[in-house]
Amino acid sequence: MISDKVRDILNEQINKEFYSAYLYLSMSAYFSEIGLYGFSNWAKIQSKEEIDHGMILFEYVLGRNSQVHLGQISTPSFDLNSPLDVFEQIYMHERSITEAIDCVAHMTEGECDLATRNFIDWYLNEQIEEEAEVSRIIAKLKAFGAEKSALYLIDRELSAREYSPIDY
Ligand code: OFO
Repeated sequence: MISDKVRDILNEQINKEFYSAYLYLSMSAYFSEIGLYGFSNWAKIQSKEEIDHGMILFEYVLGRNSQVHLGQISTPSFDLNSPLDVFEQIYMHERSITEAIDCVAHMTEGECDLATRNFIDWYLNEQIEEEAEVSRIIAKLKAFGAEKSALYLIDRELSAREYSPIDY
């Protein structure tokens, strides 16, 4: 069993993960509309991974004999100026998710809930990877993205991303 405070913050995190899935799916649609199918593929796979992140939390809350409360998912909002601009917004979004996960870790320590604190380590590490991957894409876009031929090559690279489902 987990405390009500831990249950509530984990439910909030489920909502944030599903919002992330929605956000990436809408970005995938945007990239597809402007012919960047590799970028679209990258964002669509990220959307699937975000659903996995939400589902891992969902199963954890149920597995601890607690309650899942699914709240409303907000409409995703982002500016559609350029691929670089979208990726800079992705970076800011992931920073905010990292902060949210840090707060979950901190709260579980305050509640002396070491099992949940241990479970959250996976998310802390995942956020490090996500921020690093997005930073690498931003660096490439800044260095070469103004050239159409380079943007084409980056798009081709992102089209190679594959989805590896996570067991939960
Ligand atoms: Fe779930 O890591 Fe991104 O948002």
